[in-house]
Amino acid sequence: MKIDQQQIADLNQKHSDLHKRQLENLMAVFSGSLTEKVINKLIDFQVALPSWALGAGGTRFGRFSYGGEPGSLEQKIEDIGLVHQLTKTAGAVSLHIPWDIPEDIHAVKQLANSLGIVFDAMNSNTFQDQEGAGKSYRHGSLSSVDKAAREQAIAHNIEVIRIGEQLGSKSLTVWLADGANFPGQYNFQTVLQHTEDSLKAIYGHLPEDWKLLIEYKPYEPNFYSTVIQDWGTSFMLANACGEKAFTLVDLGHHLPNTNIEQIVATLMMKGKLGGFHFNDSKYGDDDLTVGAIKPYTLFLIFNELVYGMENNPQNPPLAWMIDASHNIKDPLEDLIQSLDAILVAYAQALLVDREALREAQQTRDVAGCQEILQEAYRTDVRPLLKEARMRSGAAVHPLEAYRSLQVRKQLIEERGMKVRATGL
Ligand code: LRH
Ligand code: MN
Repeated sequence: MKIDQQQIADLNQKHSDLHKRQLENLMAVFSGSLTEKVINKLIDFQVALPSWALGAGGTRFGRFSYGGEPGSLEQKIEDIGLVHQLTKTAGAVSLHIPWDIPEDIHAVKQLANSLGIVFDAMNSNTFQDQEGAGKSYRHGSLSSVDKAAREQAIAHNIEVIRIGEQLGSKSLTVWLADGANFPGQYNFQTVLQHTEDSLKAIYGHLPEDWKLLIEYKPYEPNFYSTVIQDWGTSFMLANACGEKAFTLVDLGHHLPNTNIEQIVATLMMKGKLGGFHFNDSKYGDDDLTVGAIKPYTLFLIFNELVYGMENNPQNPPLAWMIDASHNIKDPLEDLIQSLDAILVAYAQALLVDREALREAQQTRDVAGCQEILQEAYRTDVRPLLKEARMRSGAAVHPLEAYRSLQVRKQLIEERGMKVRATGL
């Protein structure tokens, strides 16, 4: 289905008077040049949507289908096109192989191009055994003590790079489920050395202008040890591979109360932060809507990102991606809310008075530092998001537009209730 742009314009018209007043009020507080800078940065900010999170997710305790789910890669790209038309912030897709092997690469590229969608990081999958595969990954893939299993996993990653090259992607994300459930199950040093050697082998096949993004995770599906368990291990492996290898930070991959914003600052200072999988969580890798549980943490992370993007030229442009799973929400509504939360945190971080903060830090005005941060965090930046959407042809209220245009109802009429999207 397509959304008629005029429908969006009509909906926006309804909101324009109130929006103008709210924007004027905000511009009375912040200088015109600053608000203009923020609005333009919001318009340029594009987040890749995960191809594996366009249907209903689930847990081992069950899955509740949503109806109208995409049954093919083409339909997944169409759904991302719908979210992009409503938000103008979702101009990219991150594919997961083999869940999304394109049958007709040319047709898929054309479709994506017609919807203003580019291909961001490709994701390999050596955490599930594939039909007819020679070796099982039950006991690991790139870290396996079984040389043939490592070689099979390396070959898969090279295959994923080849598919990505044809689609115009410029990076490969490697997340390893490899780990152990019991003490003594493997030798920590042996499996880490295998992993380093395997990643180096994959790195050797990385095209000149590509990046390798190494994603870490403390546990699940293994519950005693995970080979690439934390940022330090990923950082070490990225350094061992070379200058095109970086660390990918999935917000859900941290033990409770981990200071993620400090990890972000550290990786940017070392020029090794590659990108993000945005989501939110209360306990584990819950893959909930971004900003739904810890919005202040998200703001503090963007506060470090804005500082890093202004002061760390050694760190390349970052990959912005969402990685979520929708157990009870409409997948597209969940993604629209996540995009909104990301833009809110980014806009608030752009309003931090950096000069005053630096001064307060230098003079060790502890309470003053907090006041400066919270002044920005407590600012209602939504008029800036709405202005950015107005200017880019998006819906001022994307979720309201999604509902009033009955997008899900139309998708169910087109695709039925039974279709199940590939992915998690
Ligand atoms: C692992 C992970 C990884 C993906 C998978 C879908 O938890 O975050 O990024 O490969 O989710
Ligand atoms: Mn992830």
